[in-house]
Amino acid sequence: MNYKVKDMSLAEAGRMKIEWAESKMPVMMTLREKYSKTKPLKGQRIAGCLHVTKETAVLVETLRDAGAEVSWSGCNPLSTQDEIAAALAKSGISIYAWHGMNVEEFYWCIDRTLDFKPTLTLDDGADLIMAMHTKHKNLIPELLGGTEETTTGVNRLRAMANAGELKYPVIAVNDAETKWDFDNVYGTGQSSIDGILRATSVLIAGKTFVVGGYGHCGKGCAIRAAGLGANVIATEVKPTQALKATLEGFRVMEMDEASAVGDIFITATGMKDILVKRHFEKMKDGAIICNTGHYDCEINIEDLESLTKSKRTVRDNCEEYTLNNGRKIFLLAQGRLVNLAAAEGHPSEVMDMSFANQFLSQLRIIREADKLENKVYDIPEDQDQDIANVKLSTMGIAIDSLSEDQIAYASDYLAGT
Ligand code: 9W1
Repeated sequence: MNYKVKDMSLAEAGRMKIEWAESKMPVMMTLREKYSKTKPLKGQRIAGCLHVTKETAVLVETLRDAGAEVSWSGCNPLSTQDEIAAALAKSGISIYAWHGMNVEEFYWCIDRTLDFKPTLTLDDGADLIMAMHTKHKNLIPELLGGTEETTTGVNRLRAMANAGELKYPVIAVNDAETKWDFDNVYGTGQSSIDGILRATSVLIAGKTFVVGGYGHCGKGCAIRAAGLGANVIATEVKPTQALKATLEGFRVMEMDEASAVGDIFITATGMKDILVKRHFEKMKDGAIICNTGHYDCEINIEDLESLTKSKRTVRDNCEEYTLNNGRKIFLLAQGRLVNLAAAEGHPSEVMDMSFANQFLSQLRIIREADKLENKVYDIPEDQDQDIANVKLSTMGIAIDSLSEDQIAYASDYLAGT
């Protein structure tokens, strides 16, 4: 048996979800159609370590259809959807993933995906690359390279490369415009609102909606809340970001002021202690607070507890804190990422472009294997444009192109003639 999953009887339910994702991932399906004919990945063995979701399943099966042998594990013990893992196992993928595994099992699963001596790795968080550089050094000679999905992973790899410790080439998928721009703004924006709605079912219209941090994720939350009719306030520490929020038409103020007027608060900064004791003390009765930033320390829950007389769970992912001052505050998803805990992460349409970058980067490694050095590579600009172009055409959207004359004009103009 070349898999370990929770329950194979879930396979049919998982297959239905995968088909749902396929119908919303036209760029991936275009790539699958094209490369299942030419099979550029024939002879390659790809080990992947990435959230086992319906969208990831579309990536896995596209790699397989392009000719690769694939083995997979989840990159987070809590993000695996067991029905997806079962469906992939049933279709012959070597997959080692189940929801709620412990740390030891997590590393056991990674080790199993390396049993077939991969020629390529595909990561979200660089755990596979780390395993290759520590416990499995002996496998490095066979490796052509790897790809990495996230900021965290890319930062780790850049540090390794700078120290001369990176032993094979890696492409940083994260830094593609068609990845992080869409992922952070539209993916996080919609899924965070989705999480708030599933956990509370409140009307957003007419509410004062406070966004802590006006980065890409904060902006996504702000524009979507505004679209639903909320009055949006943004808080910031960086002057240019505060100015952008202001010129987008949002009110900007200090959290000390916003905490007294907000109905719904979402933190999206990546920094700790965005909402602390003095803010909770000022909040209105019935305030809803949640986090979509990368860590679960943006809301200081110890501070909240210290002001609390009693608490109870009133709905899934919704805890009611009754404070000593008699007011109630509702904390969603225990301060963890509300878009993952209470909703379903980024929509398939967004993952479509992120994963197209993954897929094309895997192809690039094979194509350029003899040129690539042991460095972290960026996505080339034309790959971004190609992916956006396919996405647009699958949406039935046509755009203009420059004439020869216009192109000549542009270069003339830049030359200053
Ligand atoms: N990634 N397919 C939870 C997701 C956990 C998760 C995480 C995504 C996707 C941010 C990737 C309970 C999907 C993933 C569903 C889910 C991520 C962490 C995706 C959003 C990032 C730490 N990070 N992501 N879909 N869990 O949406 O692969 O529901």
